[in-house]
Amino acid sequence: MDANTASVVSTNIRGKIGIITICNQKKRNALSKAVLDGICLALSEFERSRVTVAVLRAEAGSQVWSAGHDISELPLHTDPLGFFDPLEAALRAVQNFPGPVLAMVEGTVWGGACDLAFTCDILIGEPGSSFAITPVKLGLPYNASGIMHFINRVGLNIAKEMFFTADPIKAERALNLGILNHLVPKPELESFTLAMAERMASHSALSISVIKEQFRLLTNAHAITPESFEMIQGMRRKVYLSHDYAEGIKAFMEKRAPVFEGN
Ligand code: YXS
Repeated sequence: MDANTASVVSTNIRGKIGIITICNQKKRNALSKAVLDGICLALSEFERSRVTVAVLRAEAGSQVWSAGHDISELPLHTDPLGFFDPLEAALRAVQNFPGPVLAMVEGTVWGGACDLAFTCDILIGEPGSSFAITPVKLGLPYNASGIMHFINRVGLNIAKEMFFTADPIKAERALNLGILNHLVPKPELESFTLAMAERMASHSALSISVIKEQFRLLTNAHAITPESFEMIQGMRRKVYLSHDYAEGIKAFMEKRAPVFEGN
């Protein structure tokens, strides 16, 4: 990891368990390219080091697990969530890591970070955890693979509510909806998460890796015609080239409410 990446992501290997800590609190752990590259590099390093279970967390005491994509790095006039963009690469790195990735969620989760947490295999939270997906606050066209992550995680109705309201889902409801695998008191969050990681690491990594890959293939298996794919891309282009998207980003940077005009 280069110095820039290492300044916002730290890693720690304990036997077969690898821990990735996002440490960018001054920007509320926003997912900058450096953070996202750091997550990808850490998972690659874990694979080389024969780590079989990964934990993704924020620094202890964080009020915000991650504020989502670094808005100052969102591109205008082009797809902000392109296949090769840092957030998408990190989501695929989590899915392709050949072992369980546990999201240890301390604090609130926003936007693309919610997609990142939902892409993890297990989510363990504390009473201050909440989850919000917020493209409609920016006028941003989320992408089909990301929407599928939400449908797969919470089902159609809740996914629609999350996208259309951008409201945070708080910890208790997140547990009831199956977003959280476990909701534990904040002081126990780390020990509970690491104990589960240890149990997973004690089992056959080969068996787990093949079962995880089958989960990925089966949940991603949705036939879509080339025409439908092209229609989605065309619709999304209208949005990311719109006044609304430019206004959404500008309003955030100017710390004011956006004025959307629907074009
Ligand atoms: O003013 P300074 O320079 O101190 O910076 C402030 C914020 O601008 C910065 N910051 C961010 N910078 C870039 N990208 C972000 N996502 C981001 N979030 C925060 O961090 C400094 C402290 O922020 P502040 O004062 O607001 O902290 P707070 O504790 O009062 O509030 C914490 C949050 C998370 C509630 C608040 O920062 C917030 O609402 N952040 C934006 C959350 C959000 O809408 N995220 C979505 C990002 S876009 C994304 O992920 C997807 C592409 S999508 O749009 O599709 O969901």
